[in-house]
Amino acid sequence: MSRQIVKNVALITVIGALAYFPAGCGKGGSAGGKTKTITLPGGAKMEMIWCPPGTFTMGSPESEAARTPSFERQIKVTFTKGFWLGKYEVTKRQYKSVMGTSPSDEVDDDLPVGDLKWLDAYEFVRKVGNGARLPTDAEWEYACRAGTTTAYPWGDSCNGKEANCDGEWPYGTQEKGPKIGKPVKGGTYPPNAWGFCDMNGNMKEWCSDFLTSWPKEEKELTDPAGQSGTTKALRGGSFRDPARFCRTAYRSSFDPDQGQPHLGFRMVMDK
Ligand SMILES: [Ca+2]
Repeated sequence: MSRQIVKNVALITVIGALAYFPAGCGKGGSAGGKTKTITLPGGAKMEMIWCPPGTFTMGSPESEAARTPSFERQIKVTFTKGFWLGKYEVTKRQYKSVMGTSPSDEVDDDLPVGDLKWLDAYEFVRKVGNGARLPTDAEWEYACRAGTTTAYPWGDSCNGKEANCDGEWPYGTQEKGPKIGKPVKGGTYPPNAWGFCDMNGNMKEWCSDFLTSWPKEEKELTDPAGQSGTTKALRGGSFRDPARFCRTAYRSSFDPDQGQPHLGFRMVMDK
């Protein structure tokens, strides 16, 4: 074991014994709702939620409006192992704790870090060590769906009241809603059934794999880790996106060496 890994193992201390959701913080669902809090290098804390092994249908049904057929074709995905995923998008405080600096110029350290290149996110999890990594494209959607099959975890419409997006471009309803136009703190909107906040809106989130459409002959995937490609997967929509781009099945990507104000991420640990 390298000196760096030993150092990181020492820094990351699980301070929260496994606990169950308090009333009102998500339904828990079949996941069981196990949570823990870890201490990152530099001392900042991060809340994480357990996603159990299981099978789900990734992608959207043909009946879902505004879908992109090539990227949202439904496919059965099985995870043989569970994983921990950050309850919230990584904040500027957490990023500064690990990296010593921040790419975003937001004053409030409790806001999600933005203006983030994929390479920055990758470096963050590498520095955290101890098995920390970015979620795969499939893991992100598994956690976002949290057992649901609708366009969003809360149903089939969105106008900015349910998540931080551009509510002037609603989906599934004619009623326009709010457009905040900037990031908000995690927990401003209700969590999904497994307890995750801001999966669909606020910041787009970098994933580990390149984005490509699944091969047509593939009907089922087990522990998919992505395919070769040139642009890295981004999941969810952001504070500046119309609601249709915040659908759970929507997939996008961007150059890994470029950041933008609406690009953030969340972290995975296997144990
Ligand atoms: Ca998000």
